[in-house]
Amino acid sequence: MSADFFERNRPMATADLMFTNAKIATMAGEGYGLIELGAVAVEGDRIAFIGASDAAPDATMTVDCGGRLVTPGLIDCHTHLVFGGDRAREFELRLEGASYEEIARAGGGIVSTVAHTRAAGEDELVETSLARLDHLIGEGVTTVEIKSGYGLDLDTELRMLRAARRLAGERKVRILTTFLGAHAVPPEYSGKADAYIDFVCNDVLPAAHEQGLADAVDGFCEGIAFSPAQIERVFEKAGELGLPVKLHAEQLSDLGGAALAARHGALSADHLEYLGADGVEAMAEAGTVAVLLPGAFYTLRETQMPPVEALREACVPIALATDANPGSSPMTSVLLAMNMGCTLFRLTPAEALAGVTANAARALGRADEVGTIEVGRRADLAVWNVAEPAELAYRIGFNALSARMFAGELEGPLQ
Ligand code: DI6
Ligand code: FE
Repeated sequence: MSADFFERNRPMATADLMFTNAKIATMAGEGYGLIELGAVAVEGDRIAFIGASDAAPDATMTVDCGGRLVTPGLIDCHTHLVFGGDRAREFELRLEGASYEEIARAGGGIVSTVAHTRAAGEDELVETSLARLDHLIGEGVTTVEIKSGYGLDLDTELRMLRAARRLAGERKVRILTTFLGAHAVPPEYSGKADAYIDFVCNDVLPAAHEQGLADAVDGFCEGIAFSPAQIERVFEKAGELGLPVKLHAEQLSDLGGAALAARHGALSADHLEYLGADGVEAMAEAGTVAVLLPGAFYTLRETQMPPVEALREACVPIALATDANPGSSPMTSVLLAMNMGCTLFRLTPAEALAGVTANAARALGRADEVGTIEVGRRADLAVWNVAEPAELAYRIGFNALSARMFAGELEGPLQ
């Protein structure tokens, strides 16, 4: 680590708990920002010290990590974790040859999940989502973004967002909510997408904002969803309300969604398989994070690769997420997303880990709070039974989590 890092990370005077004898991937600076034989201390819900074990201040309690790896708590920055029903039947249909778009146009797809979500009560949504959330938490995830977008009416959109917020009371996890009213045209507005966008802008989004249920606003810019002009109206409303935006862009075709998002100062543009050079440039200029979603790429057997090399060259930060949803990415494993990010998209293991820590935090507008191990950041940590950080992305279907800390609270003894 550079001298500058330690200058910025002067220890706080006291500490409640100190992890010593750890290999620490701080994810601050270049690559892993690795500290061998390191210590990290926690005071209250904040990181109070990061540095060499032999320089560590006294703490009330010390945990010897025995050389284990410590990383920031993982962040899943793009999920649709709250929904009703499932889409296993569509999985079968796709295996019989139907495409994702054909199923959507025939009234399946997102709209079929909308029917199940509208029929589910808030408690049921919380209950079914907890099972999925627990899987993420079991892999060291401490922050999860959750989108609405399977209600597409006033009551159900708000119910989804309330259910998402309630999850943070049920488990030790940070939940950020994103309003995704512009996800699909609901059946009652069939053929009237502009009128639906009016309804989203005039009624649903303002209500979600007024009730404090939305941290950001997203949309689906695609032939089977909404045009750039329609998305722009949603973004303008979000701007009026002071909410940051992000966008599902260039997933199935290039409509210029990422450039539109960048023009609105978007936190992120997500998917991006069909992103062109203009989009990359616009994102670089705006500081918009590229959120890659290899679970959807894999599930849809997409063959068009997102332009990873162009994103790298333009210094666009790359994040990775599960896109956990019942249709295009029925996946609740961030570790698998990391593995797929490397194997399918040729990210390096260091890029994959940055993608679910520092860059995921940026994609949520929370880089000054979470995603790196630095003094003053939230004490969200994961301790792993691995010798090298690359092992996290390398293994398939193996969970090396040893312990997890959320906001200074340690869960699970090291094992
Ligand atoms: N793109 C996706 O991959 C998810 N939403 C979106 O806009 C899929 C949602 C679904 O199929 O239920
Ligand atoms: Fe998505």
